[in-house]
Amino acid sequence: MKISAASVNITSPGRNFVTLKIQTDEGIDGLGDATLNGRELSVASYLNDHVIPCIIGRDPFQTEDIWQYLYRGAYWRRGPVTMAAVAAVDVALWDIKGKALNTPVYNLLGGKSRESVLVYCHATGSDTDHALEDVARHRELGYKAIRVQSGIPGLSSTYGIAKSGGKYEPAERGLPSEFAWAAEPYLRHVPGLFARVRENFGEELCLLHDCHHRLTPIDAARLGKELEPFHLFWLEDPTTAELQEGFKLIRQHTTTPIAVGEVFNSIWDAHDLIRNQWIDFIRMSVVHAGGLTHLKKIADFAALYHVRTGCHGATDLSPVTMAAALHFGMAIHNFGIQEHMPHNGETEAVFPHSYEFVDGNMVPGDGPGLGVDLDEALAAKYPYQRAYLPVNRRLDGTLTDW
Ligand code: EZ4
Ligand code: CO
Repeated sequence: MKISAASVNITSPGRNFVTLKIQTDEGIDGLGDATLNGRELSVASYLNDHVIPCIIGRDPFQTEDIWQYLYRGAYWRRGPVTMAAVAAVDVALWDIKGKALNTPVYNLLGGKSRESVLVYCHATGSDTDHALEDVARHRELGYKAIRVQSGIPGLSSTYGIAKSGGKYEPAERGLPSEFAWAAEPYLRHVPGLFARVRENFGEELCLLHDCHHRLTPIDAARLGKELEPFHLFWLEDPTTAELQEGFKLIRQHTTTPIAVGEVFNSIWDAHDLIRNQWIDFIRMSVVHAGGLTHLKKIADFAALYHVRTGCHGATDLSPVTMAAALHFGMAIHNFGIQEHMPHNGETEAVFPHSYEFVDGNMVPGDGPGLGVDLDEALAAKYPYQRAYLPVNRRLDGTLTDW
């Protein structure tokens, strides 16, 4: 079998998605997600201008060699644009391999280690009471693990909360909007939020919280310590991670489990975090960390250090990535949890898929390959729309991490 053609599809059924389709001379096609929120067109160009010409004529079964060719062979390594493009090729090839062998992708990654994968959803509210209502609503839907975020008294905008009410979506059409940030009101508010959640919903529910890289290590240590009585499943992205050693300080002060990695692109972003056991969950996703080929190696390395997975699964990760993540989560031994932020109806229609939500968990389906399609005619009705993530400023105007 040979790769005979490949094309990049850009569609915006409510938000932008970039999808690579690889075709073969035997009529089997595969899909890979190449979406990089707010930088979509760069990955499309990287694929069209530099990657697709290099893969035509290759054997699609050679996932390892093609990965090395695109990663090592480019000389210029890593970075989100490169790694999303490499991931798109890699995932499309695993999809082809599964279809050619008439087996689901999880069977190629080790087979089923479990019957379904635990997912967590997002509960949000403009204040604590509204957040509690949203927790109750999600519990009714069957979720056993819930991330809780709420508006912060004194701050006009907060990560994870829709500005105009309604559903939160981590990108807005047009140029970046501006959020305001101050650590102190946030640090004062969050422990009380989780005290109320535990009071209302008891000990059994798995609770998560995302700091979204906003704290210094010592402030994150304080928050982790104050959240200890509420037994979080994890505290996510407590601080930025370019300085991996920053997590050592957090670790020295708190037993609250720590998760990080949604913006990481390769094992080298997490090497020190994992081998020093400074984290408990690695959040790298199939699409932003070089595909199944690279993520499988990262998970196996992490397993040696008692680190489990918790793949990023916000709406900017397309249904193709969700499917790949579910096959991955079924197969690997050190699976932890999978984020699930449901896509809107338009997106679900553009990407018909076999995965489903069952009683707080998800299953990828048992058909061949990934079990996701792209309805190209429908996708064409939703042209690309410029959209960005917000930027964030401290109250004195200084730009800070969003
Ligand atoms: O801000 O996916 O845990 N989930 C997150 C997301 C990210 C967006 C960035 O594109 O932090 O909401
Ligand atoms: Co996050």
